[in-house]
Parts: sequence; structure tokens; C-alpha cells
Amino acid sequence: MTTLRSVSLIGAPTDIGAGARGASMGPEALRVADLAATLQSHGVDVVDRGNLSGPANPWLPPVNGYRHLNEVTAWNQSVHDAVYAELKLGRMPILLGGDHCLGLGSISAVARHCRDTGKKLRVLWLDAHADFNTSELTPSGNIHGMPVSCLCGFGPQQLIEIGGHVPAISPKWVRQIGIRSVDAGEKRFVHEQELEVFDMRYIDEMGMRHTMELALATLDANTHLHVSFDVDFLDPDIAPGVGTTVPGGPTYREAQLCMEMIADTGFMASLDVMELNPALDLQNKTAKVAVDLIESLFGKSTLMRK
Ligand code: HAR
Ligand code: MN
Ligand code: MN
Ligand code: MN
Repeated sequence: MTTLRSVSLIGAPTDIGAGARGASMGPEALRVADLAATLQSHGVDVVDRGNLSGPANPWLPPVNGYRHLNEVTAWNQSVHDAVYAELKLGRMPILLGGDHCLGLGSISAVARHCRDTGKKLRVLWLDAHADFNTSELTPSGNIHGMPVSCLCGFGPQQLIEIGGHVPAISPKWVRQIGIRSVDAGEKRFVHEQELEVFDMRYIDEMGMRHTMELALATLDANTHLHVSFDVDFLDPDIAPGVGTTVPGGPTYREAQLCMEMIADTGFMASLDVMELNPALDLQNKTAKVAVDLIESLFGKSTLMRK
């Protein structure tokens, strides 16, 4: 197993793709919740690269099915370049969002790195939402509802080409977990593209353990595992500080098990922590839960395992 133990934190302070303002404060809230020191306490070498910069949020209505397309493109280009640079250095990038539209820049960089190095890519998408809309299907025009479809090559040219290869990824490389809010047209498209979705109904019936066994089943020693953690994955009882809460998500224990099973693989090589919205949080509660779960992703466990 080759767990990367050198981490670079990259802040992307923007809510450019979201339907609520405030995810732009996510990176700072994670820092205030002591993310860097917490990882360091587990022997991880952590460097905080500070924040990327990009266009302000003009808060305009959608044009041709997209809100803020040019600004979203600029932010994603900057995220792509920063994530790609860290991977080239052999470090593990942790993207501190920022809204989830930036998963496009992050994962397109990871996909490019996997093409460079001959690695097999698997993407775990932990989210209440499938984020598989297109300009025709979207009810909102918010691009944070579209990163997975854009990564799979369905989206505007300027976004889908950011990683230098269209499509950046195949739907076959993605496993979605915790899904419980999908728009009608988006649902048809998820089926058509055969995305592998472990929705909340599946988790209710089969349990988180079996779900994660299946979601992680096709990893091998040559796999780069990318985890895209949308904090709205979690039940709003434990994570109220997000713009689009959906009731009925994983409990604290279920989320812990999910993260611990990812850690046990030893293959996680890049991570996004997205959609944290401190403006909607209660005394940084959601940021603290997120840091606690990230700690589990890096192998914090109780007494049973070392
Ligand atoms: N499906 C809805 C839309 O496209 C809401 C998407 C919300 N997405 C996030 N990220 N919060 O998962 O508008
Ligand atoms: Mn590498
Ligand atoms: Mn999302
Ligand atoms: Mn979401």
C-alpha cells in the first residue's frame, strides 16, 4: 500500500457555482477547525498553499442554462492548475471548497495525472446530489449541479476541455454514495449513462459496510482513488452548514465507517472537501464534523486497528 503522507491544502474561496452565497468562506472555516494540525497529529506532512483567487461572484441569472459560466471556467482552470502541480510533486492535494462546481477542475487534473502515470482512476462521489445535470436538464442553472456530467464530457466546451482530454473521465470510473436528491431529467440521464449510484435507499437496506465493500471492490495496487466529499452528503442533523441540505443522509457513525473503509484501502491519493457554508453553520459545527471525518480518512481509528 502506498498511502501518500504529504498533503497540500489548496483553498478555493468561491460560491460561483452555487445557489446560495457563503461556500466562499469554507476554506477558512476548515482552517479554523484545525484541519492542518489535526492531520499533522497523525504524522502527515501538511503544507497549506493558501487560497487561489478568481473572479468575484456577480450573482446574475442563468444565460443559456448556465449561471456564471465564464467565472466558473476561470475558477476551475485555476483549481486544475494547482491540483495538477501538487500531483506532479508527488503530494496529495486536498481542495478546500468552495462549491462543488470546482470538482471539475480538481478531478480533470487528477485524470490528467493518471493518464501521465498510467494509473487507473476511481472517483468516490459522496453527496446528497448526483451533480449530473446539463444546461437542458438543470432546474437552476447552478453549475455545482453539473460537475460529474461535465467530467464525463457533457457540458460546454470551455469546461469539458479544462483537463486537456474530452471526456476527462468515464462514468464507469465513478461510484456515487449517499444520493437522495436527483432532478427528474437528471435521473433519466444517470440511468442512460449507467452511473453506479448507491443511494440512501440502498444504504438503508444493505448498510454502509456492504455499500462500501461494493464501491471499493474494483481497486487494485495501480489505482488512484479520488474522494470528492460534498459535505451535504451528511445528514443535516450533524451538518447543517451547507447551502442545499437534504434530510435523510448518513448518520455520524455511518459516515465514520464510510471514511474508515476508504482509509483502510490505502489508495486515496486526492480529496475535495466541498460546499461547506459557514454563513449557515452553527459555531463552526459542520466544519468540525468535516475535520473529524477527514481525520478518519487519514486513518484515525479507535482501538481495533492500528
Ligand atoms: N440538482 C439541483 C440543481 O442542479 C441541486 C444541485 C445542488 N448541488 C449541490 N452539490 N449542492 O451537490 O440545481
Ligand atoms: Mn502520483
Ligand atoms: Mn455536490
Ligand atoms: Mn450536494
